[in-house]
Amino acid sequence: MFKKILIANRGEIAVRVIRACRELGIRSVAAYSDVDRASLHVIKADEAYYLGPAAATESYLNIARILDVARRAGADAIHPGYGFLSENAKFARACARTGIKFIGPTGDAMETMGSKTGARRAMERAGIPFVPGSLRGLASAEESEKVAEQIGYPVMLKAASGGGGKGMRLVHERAELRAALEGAKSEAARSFGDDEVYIEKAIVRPRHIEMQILGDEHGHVVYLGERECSIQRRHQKVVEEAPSAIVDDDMRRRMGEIAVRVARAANYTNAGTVEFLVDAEKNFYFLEMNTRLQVEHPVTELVTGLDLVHLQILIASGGELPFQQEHVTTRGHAIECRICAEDPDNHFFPSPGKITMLVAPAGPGIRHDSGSYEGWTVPIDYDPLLAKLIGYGSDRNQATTRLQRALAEYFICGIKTNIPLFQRILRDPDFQAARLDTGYLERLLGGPSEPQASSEGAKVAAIATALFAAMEGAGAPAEATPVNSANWKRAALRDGLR
Ligand code: MV4
Repeated sequence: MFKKILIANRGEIAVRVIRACRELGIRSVAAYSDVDRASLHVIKADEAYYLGPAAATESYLNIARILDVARRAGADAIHPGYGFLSENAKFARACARTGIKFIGPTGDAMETMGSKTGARRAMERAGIPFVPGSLRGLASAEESEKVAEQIGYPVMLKAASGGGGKGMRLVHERAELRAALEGAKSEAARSFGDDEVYIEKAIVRPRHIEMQILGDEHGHVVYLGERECSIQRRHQKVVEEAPSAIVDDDMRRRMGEIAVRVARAANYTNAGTVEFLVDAEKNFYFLEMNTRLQVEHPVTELVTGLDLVHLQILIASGGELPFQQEHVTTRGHAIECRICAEDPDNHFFPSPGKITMLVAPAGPGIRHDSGSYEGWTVPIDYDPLLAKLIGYGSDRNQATTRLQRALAEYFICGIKTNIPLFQRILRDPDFQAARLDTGYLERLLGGPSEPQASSEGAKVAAIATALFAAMEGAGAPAEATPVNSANWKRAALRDGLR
């Protein structure tokens, strides 16, 4: 077993991993940027090392600096958390070369899943159902028209290097296709430095349901059940739950077995998530695989009783999975709210600043994974996630009422948070009846169905965000985005200044 683990991350996920280390008797090492000197992960870790300036490229995304800290601290493993370097194949390989174990999949498995067309070809070879469409980038407008004719409109154009909806275009008819292809290609080139765009049949009003898997380094792979993640805003998840109200035992087994085949097709090890789109008839299609521990992992932990971070560390140290598929059972229901420092009454404008008062909820069926404390100043430089509030109960209704009670007792002063948004969602009849799809939140918020129309307020918010960013330095990526400026800031800019 490892003796010392460096956590190459910050905020609530760094604290989450530090807690697992303490439980396992492993020393934990925090790393921090200038604006994180007094952050909770630094306080909670056994040791802490300075990385560099706030800009993520100088700190949490800087491979050389992180490896230098690992060497100086004498860490034998690195946990990347989510976001930052967690899905960076170069980093995983650099760790391996330095003799430090990367707690996650291999660089090769990351690369297989990193290209969406590459992943689709791997699924084709393995006989796994994916959304009908092309297996390679589109070479011409003529080719896109031909494939669209074959699969039928509406179609979706997507960037092969994409994720998070960038470079994605919904096309309803042939007349729109050429312009959409040009737009998708130039957006993909700008965002990812790769203009490869492919085409899929569009699934109308899909649900986003994902399956957690674990693979050890001895060839064992298990699935741990699904998470319903359809409640999103601008491709950022807001509320997640386990299990999904529409998945019965038979569907769970079929989805789980396919997720295991996906993992095997990529020689996948450690924790991973297989994403599916589910249509109104409950047909499900492989979408992509996330090669990291996800933000929403706690809902799976609560319903399975497993500790995913313990298991990640066990697997990375060469251990065998301590159970088999037939031993995995779920019980009850868990719902997670992503508490963010943003103002839901003002276009979700970021709300950094000092937390002058904080009384966090607790009590029956409540888990609060937080990276904040009273007196701490929330920096503008990174993703605005403050904490995750998770309600657990014997059924969906009890999880909901516990969460409502906890939200009502959550007391935070000095900054704005999106807590009122969760109160609105949890009392909404469609949420309570689990009538969910990926358009749910935009309907609730009364906006147009994506992309959002620009408005004066959004423009002001976007300009102010840009000014903050310019004053304070560059930002960090949100989960899963291998670019070095903040996703959410860019989204605000793009949407507000369109
Ligand atoms: C789709 C789709 C409908 N049909 N693909 C959005 C982000 C990217 N990861 C995949 N996305 C979608 N792909 C086909 N063929 C609808 C979405 C989508 C979506 C997916 C998951 C969660 C939220 C979403 C919001 C809008 C669109």
